Amino acid sequence: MDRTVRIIGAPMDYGANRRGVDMGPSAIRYAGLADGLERADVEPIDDGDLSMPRAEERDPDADQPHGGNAKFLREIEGVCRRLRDRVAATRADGEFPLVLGGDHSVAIGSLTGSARDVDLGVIWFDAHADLNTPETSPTGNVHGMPLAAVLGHGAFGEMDWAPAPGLRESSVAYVGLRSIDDRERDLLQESSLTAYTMSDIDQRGVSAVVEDALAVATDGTDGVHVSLDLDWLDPKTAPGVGTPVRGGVTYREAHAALETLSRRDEADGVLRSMDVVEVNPILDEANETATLAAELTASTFGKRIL
Ligand code: 4U7
Ligand code: MN
Ligand code: MN
Ligand code: MN
Repeated sequence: MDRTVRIIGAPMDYGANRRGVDMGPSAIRYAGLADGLERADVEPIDDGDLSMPRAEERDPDADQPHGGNAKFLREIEGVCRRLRDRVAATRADGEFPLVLGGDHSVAIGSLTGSARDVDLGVIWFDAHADLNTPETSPTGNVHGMPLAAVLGHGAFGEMDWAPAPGLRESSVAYVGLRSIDDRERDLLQESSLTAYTMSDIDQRGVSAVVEDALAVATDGTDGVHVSLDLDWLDPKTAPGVGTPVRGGVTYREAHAALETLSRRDEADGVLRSMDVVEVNPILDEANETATLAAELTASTFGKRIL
């Protein structure tokens, strides 16, 4: 056992318009996450789940940022502040924080925690760019905004809990994009974010694209956060997600991508933290997507066929 991985469940669904992702952490655990990690030769310690305020008692539209729409923002802030402190404490103890979502807004907590006192690189595996601000979002769902939040765009710039100080736009690389909103596309094109789309994967192969993403995320940083949204995969392979988009990566491409990260990590220990998000057991078929999430996580930590 060469590394301790601390599993932190964040069963939050305030950032998504569909209930069900709050069951993601249980489903991923049930699918054999701890066994997979042990087979990858890391020691899993399960911290259990962060407690969540109950949605039924909340008003989604309380405290809206002026001129914008970001539903349940106050609840998301509370959860992300607690998650941030857990992730930062885990890093300070020399352990690896593995956050299980929940919807992708939990990444605001993971990233602000992992980027405390260090320069952080990010690799974002997703169909979506998650770069909307409360002003540009077509839905008001904060799971479409976490990168804008940690980069301090739009109204998030005024919220002291959202931006991650040690995170520069130029250290963030997307892999597998295929669904971007119009105003989000403008933000992306004005930014210095690096975006590899599904077309890049078609043309160059997933391993080469992930190597390039690693080069972006490691240049001038102290380590890399991996954010894995399961809707990155094709919905035929990962049906249990709230916002499926066809044309995603295959089962083998997904494993190849995360094994590429793992090989690099074995060589120089670049990985610092990870979140696995957007698994929705209600929409899943026989826990297939949660099983995939557990397997892909084990691949990231070095589980091999032989
Ligand atoms: B996910 C969307 F409008 N862009 O902002 C939005 F299409 O974390 C979807 O990547 C966001 O799953 C998807 O609501 C968020 C929409
Ligand atoms: Mn996402
Ligand atoms: Mn997505
Ligand atoms: Mn989604």
